[in-house]
Amino acid sequence: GNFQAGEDGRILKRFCQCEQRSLEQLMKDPLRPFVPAYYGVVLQDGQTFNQMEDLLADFEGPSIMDCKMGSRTYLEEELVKARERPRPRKDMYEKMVAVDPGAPTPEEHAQGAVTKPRYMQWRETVSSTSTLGFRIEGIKKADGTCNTNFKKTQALEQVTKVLEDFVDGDHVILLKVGKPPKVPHANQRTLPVTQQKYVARLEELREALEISPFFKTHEPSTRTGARSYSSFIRRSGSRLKPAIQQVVGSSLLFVHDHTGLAKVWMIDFGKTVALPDHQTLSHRLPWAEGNREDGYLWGLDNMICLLQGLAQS
Ligand code: 4IP
Ligand code: MN
Repeated sequence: GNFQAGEDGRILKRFCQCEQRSLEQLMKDPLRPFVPAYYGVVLQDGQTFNQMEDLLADFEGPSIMDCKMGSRTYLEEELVKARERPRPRKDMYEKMVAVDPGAPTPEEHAQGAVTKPRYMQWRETVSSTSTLGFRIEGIKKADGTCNTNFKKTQALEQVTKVLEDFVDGDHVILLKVGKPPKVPHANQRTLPVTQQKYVARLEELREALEISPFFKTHEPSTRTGARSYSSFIRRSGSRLKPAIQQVVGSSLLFVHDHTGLAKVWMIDFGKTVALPDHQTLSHRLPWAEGNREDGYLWGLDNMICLLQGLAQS
């Protein structure tokens, strides 16, 4: 597999240069609290690993959800490669047919293979990647049940139901929100604590993304943004602004447990790569070949809205 146990509170993940570069930069970025701490490269049994924080270490019987973020899940380079020298993939054809036997074209059926971008784009269009800018990849609940069968989970109602089910179980502890009502019970809104913590954490993440030199498109334009950016530069002692990154194929890892602990982290930076110097990203505009938009913030906005909606129902 990709992972091995590491020493106390750390995990080893199969080495990937792209991920190493990203994590090294993220350790000096405002996004640091939202990614696993990085401890460098480790050699074990002749294999190379990136050593990082075990994000589950502080939880007691955690419930875990992996959501792949963004509207694009492959690099544009894959498109160029597939056009210049197509490498038909039998394994991807088989994964496609297993979900929908009618999905491949007659030519693809005849070949028994599809190209990688074709497979990746198909995955995007049958899931909520295309409609919401994120998709649920897998859930492991505290009771031990595991579900990775979300390939066709696309409709808003479907996604909502899965999220509801995931945060369910914490209804014992309720927090009151808004002003205390004059008449008890009248219009009193209560939020399950896990949901409320997830929403708060995601909003903090969005703020960090919007001032992050790693992620951001341009210098912060607002006063507050500008202040926090320069104070971050002062604190961290970093002078050079790193290149802007497209964050592709990266996930948000949601973890909560019965004690009320609930956190979210950005994980998986194997396809997070720098943009050419002159180019910037909104992280919200639709992708068109060449603009390298990743749709990360579009997905995060939708995720926050959805979780807030759950909380209010
Ligand atoms: C997988 O498809 C995921 O998209 C992987 O992305 C991708 O790996 C695999 O490509 C692809 O087969 P399913 O999830 O439908 O099985 P990720 O690693 O982001 O989960 P990479 O990272 O290589 O694009 P191949 O080429 O590794 O098979
Ligand atoms: Mn992944």
